[in-house]
Amino acid sequence: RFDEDGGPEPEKTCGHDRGGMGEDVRRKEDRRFVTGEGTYVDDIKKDGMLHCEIVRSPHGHARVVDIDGSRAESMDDVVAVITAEDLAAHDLATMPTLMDDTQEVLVREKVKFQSQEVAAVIATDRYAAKDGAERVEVEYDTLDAVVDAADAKAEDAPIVREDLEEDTNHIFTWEAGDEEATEQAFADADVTVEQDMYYQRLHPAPIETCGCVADWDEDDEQMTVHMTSQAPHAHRTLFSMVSGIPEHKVRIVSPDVGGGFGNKVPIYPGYVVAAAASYVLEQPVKWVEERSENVQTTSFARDYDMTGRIAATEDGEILGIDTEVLANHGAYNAAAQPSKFPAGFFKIFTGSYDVPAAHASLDAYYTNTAPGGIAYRCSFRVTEAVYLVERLVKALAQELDADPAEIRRQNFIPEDAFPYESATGWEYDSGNYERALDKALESVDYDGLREEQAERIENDDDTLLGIGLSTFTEIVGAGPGKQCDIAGVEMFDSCEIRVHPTGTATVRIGVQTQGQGHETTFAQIVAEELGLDVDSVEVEHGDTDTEPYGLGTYASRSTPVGGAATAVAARKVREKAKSVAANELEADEEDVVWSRESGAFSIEGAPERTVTIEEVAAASYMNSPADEEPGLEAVDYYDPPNMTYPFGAYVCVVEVDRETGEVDIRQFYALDDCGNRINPMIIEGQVHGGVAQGIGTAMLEHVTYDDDGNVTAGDFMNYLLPTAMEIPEMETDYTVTPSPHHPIGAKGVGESPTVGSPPAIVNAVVDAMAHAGVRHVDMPMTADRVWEVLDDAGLSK
Ligand code: MCN
Ligand code: CUM
Repeated sequence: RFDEDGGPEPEKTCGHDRGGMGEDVRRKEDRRFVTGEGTYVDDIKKDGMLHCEIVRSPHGHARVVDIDGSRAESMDDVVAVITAEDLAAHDLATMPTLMDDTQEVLVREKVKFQSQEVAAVIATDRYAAKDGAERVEVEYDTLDAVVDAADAKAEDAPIVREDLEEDTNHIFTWEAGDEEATEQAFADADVTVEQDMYYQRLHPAPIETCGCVADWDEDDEQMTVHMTSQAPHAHRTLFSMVSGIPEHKVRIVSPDVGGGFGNKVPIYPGYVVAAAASYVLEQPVKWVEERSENVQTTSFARDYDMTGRIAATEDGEILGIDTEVLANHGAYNAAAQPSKFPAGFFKIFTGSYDVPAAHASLDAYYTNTAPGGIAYRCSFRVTEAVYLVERLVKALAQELDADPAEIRRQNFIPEDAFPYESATGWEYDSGNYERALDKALESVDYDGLREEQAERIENDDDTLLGIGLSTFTEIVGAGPGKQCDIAGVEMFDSCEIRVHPTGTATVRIGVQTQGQGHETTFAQIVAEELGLDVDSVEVEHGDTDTEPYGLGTYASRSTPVGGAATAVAARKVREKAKSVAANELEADEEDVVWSRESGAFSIEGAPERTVTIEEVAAASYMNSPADEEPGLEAVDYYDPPNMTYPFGAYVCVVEVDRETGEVDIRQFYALDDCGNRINPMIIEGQVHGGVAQGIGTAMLEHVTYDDDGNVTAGDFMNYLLPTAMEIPEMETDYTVTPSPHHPIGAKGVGESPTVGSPPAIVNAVVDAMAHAGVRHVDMPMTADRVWEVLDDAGLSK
């Protein structure tokens, strides 16, 4: 289980050897992944299975004049050509988005974004389906397109949604905080700084694209859909609502998922078409996207055009933050976030700082771009919020000619202020930001780096050194259910534990791993709480027929919510086990104690006679006490009282080439505090992956459109992902500030690195040029963009 090559002994917080809390247990799931034995949707093959290919619009905005499928239909291997009319006959022409908009499954009259779904071809194999799709002739009448939120705002902008009553592209206005108090803070301030920044449109880019195999069984009247879903239960409910098939006759199975990153939270037209085709044709139908379809049509992230303002005293005390945002939501309002939060958790934009007054306003617009607004490795717009505040704090430090580390320290929410209520109404559960910052600065030798930076400027070196900080706070673990829901379903989560007579356990959870390692970490929670060995615990997920109802994995909610349910379920089992143990020990239940260290029960004061959980398990079935039900199992549905607030202190060190504008990330240090840690090795892996995605965000990635609505970065030739060449060796570190309300004191961590790293990198690049007055560089910071900033500042060589 441990590092057999004699690597560093993992730190243990549990004090035993069963693979519990704090142990670097090797990932149980990795054997099947690294030996090619994983089962992904595309590995599902069924007798008589047909294949679906979608016909997509080459135009970004166009009326559909005519669709002629006859040439495709005449092909031997083509079984059917499906259009909106066919779907309408089964009442499946539209589907609800996660924000209560109505999206056409296949276009009936007007295409609203490039590559939108216009028709579908069902054939006996994938190649025939593709050939058939190429033979579907669609006549279009093209229209002017609008691709930016700022342009969509204009009076004379083309109207994207003629199906809606109002003659405008405006979707909604949202506001948070206290406008008056914030205005007053700005009026009272010695200094104010304003900065425009655009958080560009991103694509989550999971290795596996989206897909499904839908299988309608006419005899059982049952629909089984294997699909790449981050939230199988929520999808089952939506499927049942859309199709009218009773929910107990819909089975969603999410097999191994090759990365989600938020991309697999929404429902896409392909799923609906495949299911409808299977229903009509009474044969299984598979639909799997190609890469470019995934990039161009599935849900994007970010696309927030932000103006931030920060007000402070001349001594650097922050008095207020104000921000205005233009949000591009694409052709449908299909953002994936809790229903009551149209701007996600963006209002956490006061970050780790004790800001007395804050205000935000946001306007969202329809454009001729793919719909979306998922929280790509971000707890619902927290990435945007963290970027805003971490950039503003840096700008303020520049304005005051102060050290950005010291400005942060001065304004941190102090350790003794938790639970802390922010100016925008969040209750932060726990934090110790100064300890994290101190550890980070010391680890990277911050003072030494500043000296090196000054020397390079002094010597007029060819490369400039930049040091960027990000001391961010995340907010993860949605619910509570009364605040957070999807389509009305409250955001709780669940776990069911069955301990079998021979002392092994099956654990079924409502969350859905896409690579995060739940089969290991959730087994560790049970091992810890029940005294079982981690190898005796099998975790199952992803099948709505067997798993308890859960809301799925996104927004780093699995540990805060599903992990809590698992700990509570295990404690329920332990409670019953205690009664069985008392019977075995012939003692009163009140006199029986459980030892975390040994994982066994004994009579208080007489530790020599013990009953292990394995013995309890056997007795539960073979010698159950007269006043207890036989068996040993429990289920828990956990509605969290609050979210958890993990945080971090990141330091990025860059070298900027004055001749080329190239940025070399020389060092990346990431300190994360996610409360009590279940598996440090898995956490480190999460941080490695998340920082890599943050580097992609800061340096390379941007889904771009031209003025006609053509996606100009719609594949991996043009949408650039970082490779091993761009990713530096990273240093990970941690502090532990447990969550006071979580049963095992854990907070989430999966998204922190993607949320926290982009501002550290941008701050570093700006920092390298700050002495020449540079205030901002927009992402992605490509060499040409950086070179222009260098040149404007008189720094280019
Ligand atoms: N963990 C831990 N101790 C803690 C906190 C977390 O050991 N105190 C472990 C967990 O047990 C889990 C992993 O770290 O195995 C991530 O936990 P958590 O922070 O609860 O996040 P989720 O499991 O809910 O994962 C969601 C998060 C999100 S929203 C995105 S997006 C993302 C991410 O995870 N997508 C991923 N990481 C990903 N990693 C992979 N490989 N693939 C994805 O698609
Ligand atoms: Cu925040 S994307 Mo993740 O939520 O699946």
